Order: sequence, then C-alpha cells, then structure tokens
Amino acid sequence: MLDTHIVTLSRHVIEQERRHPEATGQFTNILFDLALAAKVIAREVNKAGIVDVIGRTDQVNVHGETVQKLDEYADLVILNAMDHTGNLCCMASEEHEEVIAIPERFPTGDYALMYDPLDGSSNIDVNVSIGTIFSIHRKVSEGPRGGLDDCLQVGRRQIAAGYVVYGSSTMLVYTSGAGVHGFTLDPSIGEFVLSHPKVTLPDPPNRIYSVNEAYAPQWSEGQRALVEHLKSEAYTGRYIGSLVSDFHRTLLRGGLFMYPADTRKPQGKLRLLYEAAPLAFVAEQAGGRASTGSMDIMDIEPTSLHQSTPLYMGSREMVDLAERFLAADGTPSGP
Ligand code: AHM
Ligand code: MG
Repeated sequence: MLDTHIVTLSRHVIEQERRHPEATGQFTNILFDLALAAKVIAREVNKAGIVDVIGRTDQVNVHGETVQKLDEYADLVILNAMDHTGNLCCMASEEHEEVIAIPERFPTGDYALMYDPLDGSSNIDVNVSIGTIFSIHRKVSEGPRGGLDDCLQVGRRQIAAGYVVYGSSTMLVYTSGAGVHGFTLDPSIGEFVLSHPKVTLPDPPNRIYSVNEAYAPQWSEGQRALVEHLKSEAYTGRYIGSLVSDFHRTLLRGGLFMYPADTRKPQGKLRLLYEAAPLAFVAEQAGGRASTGSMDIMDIEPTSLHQSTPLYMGSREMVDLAERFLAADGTPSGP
C-alpha cells in the first residue's frame, strides 16, 4: 500500500501554530521562507560538481577565510528570501561583518534571524555533506528596524533554531522549544516531509567521540586526558570536519562532538551565534547538552556578533564527563 498520509513541513508548522492562538503567523512564515531558501541552495549544491560554482572567489570573509562561490550564493539566497517579507527586524550572517538591516523600502517584523549560510564549505569540492544553520530571536530593541541588541541575545532566549544538511538527501531539522523534528526533502514533490518526528538522542548513546585530533599537541592536559579516557573505554572515533554533518550524526547516533580551545585558538573556532547556540538548542531539545567545557552554551551572554566558543555537545552524560575532565585540569575553557 502506498502511504498517502504525508506530513509536510508546512502542515507540521501550521499545526504547531494552532496551539498558540496568540501567534501572528510571522514565525511560521520565517520557517516557510527558510525552507524555500534551503531548497534553492540544495539544488545548487547538488550541481556543484558540474557547473562552475566550486571555485574560490578572491574575497576574504570577516574571519580571514577565502570565501567560496557557493557560500556567497547561499548567503544571498537566504538574504533575498528573508529581507522583504515583513517578518524580520534584522539579520546577521557569518558572512557579514555587521548586522544586516532590512532595506527601508520593506516592512519589518518581530524577529531577528542569525544564520551560517553554508557551513563546512571547504568540503564542497570533495562531495562531503555541508549545511545551513539558523537561529531566531524575538526582537527586544526599541524602534522598528532592530539592531545589534536583537542579535546579541543569550541562547536560552532563542525562539527557534535548526539546520539543513545537504547530504545523500537534504534534511531540515528544527526546534521551536517543543522537541526536535526532522524533515527530508522529497525531490519528486519538492516538499520537506516529516521523516524524523520527535528526535531524541539515543539512550544509552553509542560510544562515539568526534574531534580534530591533529590539534592534540595544542590541547590542555584535561582535554588530552579526556580523549585518552574515551579510548580506554572502547569508544570509536568519527570526524567529518563539517559541523552540520558531525552534529547530525551525533544527534541520531549519540556521542560527543568536541571543538575544544587550544593554545592556537584559545576561544575555539566555532561561532557562538551562528553555530554553537542554535545547535545547543537542538541538542537540549533532543535530551542532550552543549557546553563550553565549563558552562552551558545556552547561558553565554554574547558580546560580539562573531565571537567563538569552545564546544562540547551531544549525549548529556558524555558532555558531563568532558566537563569533569576539564575542571580537574584547572585550565579554564570558555569565554
Ligand atoms: P567554516 O565556517 O569556515 O565552514 O568552518 C567551520 C567548520 C565546521 O564545519 C567544522 O566543524 C570545523 O570548521 C572544522 O574545523 P577544523 O578543520 O579545524 O577541524
Ligand atoms: Mg560556519
């Protein structure tokens, strides 16, 4: 029998919205617009091998990295999908130094959107899965057009967050504080359909750790001791080097993802607002945790748009274990 009961992302979000009679619909529309942007980006990512979108541009982003063409493209797709709809007061993107204002000719709304348009882009030309990460906050500033205060909010105040992984299939995974839901793009109908309702980290988790071990010489004693301990406990290792993919596996299989501080990167590499906080919200909603090594990622009060943070996330007991090892060493980690 063919299944005729398909729950699309639109249907799911509308049904969630019905539980909140006070909802204005703006938030629902933001998710619809993000889903559209994701489909457009997925189409281009899938073509990356056959058309000339892989090559690097001359430009360097605010972190000093060479920007690849698909990064720019994904950034523009999201910006153009979101700037005119009247649902947002402002945006911030990993690819832009400053807050992105909504053009004066367009109306504004009650939410601020933070996004990393195409994370892991150094993996594009070797066919490794990459992703988009997003985070939505309610506007807190005075005046209609929003600004830095709307973006620099503690992770606990996120209204929604999630990611899209462009892999063997394209998946959109999000939370709005009522569990984590995963949707797979069915290319034959062009819709995201509910494939992973109420995702929770497996309990007990699989014994997997995920870290770039090439940096071990720069690690703290506590970090080194932690990884040695995991090895002695018969863990297995998995590291793709593409955050959304590493996180997605951690969410579905369980385990511990780490991007620690080290002597070369005392604040780690991953960015709080575009990477750590949104994935922390998803991890918590799936029953897991995310920590700097000494405090919850969700409790960091951001001070700048592009600040980075050490990151430990995944199965709750493994993040707890990491914190114990790091505390025993006494080397501070975190902002
Ligand atoms: P990007 O924002 O420049 O794409 O860099 C972020 C990526 C993440 O996807 C991944 O977790 C990390 O960088 C890997 O870094 P490293 O190569 O140092 O292990
Ligand atoms: Mg990134």
